[in-house]
Amino acid sequence: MSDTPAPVPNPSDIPVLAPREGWHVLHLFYQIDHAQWACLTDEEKRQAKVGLTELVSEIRATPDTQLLLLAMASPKSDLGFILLTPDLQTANAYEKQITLSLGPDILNPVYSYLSITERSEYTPTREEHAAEVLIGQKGLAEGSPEFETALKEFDTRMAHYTKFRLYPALPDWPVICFYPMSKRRSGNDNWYSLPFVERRKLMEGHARVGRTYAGRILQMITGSTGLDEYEWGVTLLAKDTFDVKAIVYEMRFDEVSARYADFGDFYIGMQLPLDVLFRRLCL
Ligand code: 76R
Repeated sequence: MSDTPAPVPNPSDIPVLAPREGWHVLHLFYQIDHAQWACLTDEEKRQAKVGLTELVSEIRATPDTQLLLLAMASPKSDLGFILLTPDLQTANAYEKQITLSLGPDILNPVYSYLSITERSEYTPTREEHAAEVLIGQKGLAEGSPEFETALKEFDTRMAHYTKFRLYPALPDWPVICFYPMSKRRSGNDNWYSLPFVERRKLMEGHARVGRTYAGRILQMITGSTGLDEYEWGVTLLAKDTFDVKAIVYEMRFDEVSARYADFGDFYIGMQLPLDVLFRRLCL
């Protein structure tokens, strides 16, 4: 609202807190207090909505920053935001502004999650790909023109892949599924006491299942060890809730999930333009 002082995203005298690679990601879920909202005059309501609209535009105009707006699919939460931005100071300032954007006590936080985009530990290195796939499986001679071409293709593919993992450009697919997840650490099912080669083999199985959903499910995996309760945030983008249910179900049979995964609460939202979102939320 107009009389709420707006914190500046990150004044230039505060050092930037950007990870040395990747972006910070904040998932923010709110419930709307309709009793508080009803106390506002029509003019105050109009101003509140203009305020949030301007804030969304300002956030989206910030370099390297994305903001997804979600109508949440059950009374667990009404309104969700996913904010991706490098600097934690900026993320923090925007988060405070979002919370106050419709006026004090209108947006009540019900769940939130802090994580960082990350590259995968399990993707093959250039040397492994050359030895195992190009020489081992395809029988190419090291240094031959075919070998060099295939290695260049690998480099290009990996550059795209790593860029998307660390700096994803999220499409406007309507369905968003978010849940936090950890790998189990109990008794014989301790992911962290498995040797790397074993973990990599298991993750290859996971990725094989995942790839059968290409074009239907897009995953954004963000790491949160040391940052929040679980070890990863799983954000799935889809065009059909059927595919969300199908992939999560199918992965329950995959050893990585069946034996080693613990999950938090699930949040399902729909990406919508802000004006539609206001009407949806009866604001
Ligand atoms: O990034 C890649 O595409 C490479 C292969 C890959 C990795 C490294 C991959 C593929 N995933 C990776 C890592 Mn995933 N993923 C999940 C879940 O509900 C469940 O049972 C698990 C939640 C889903 C649905 C999913 C989907 N993945 C991870 C990690 C990090 C683990 C670590 O580092 O130890 C987690 C927590 C995780 C969880 N995965 C895919 C998918 C899909 C759809 C793919 C294919 C992506 C594609 O190739 O287009």
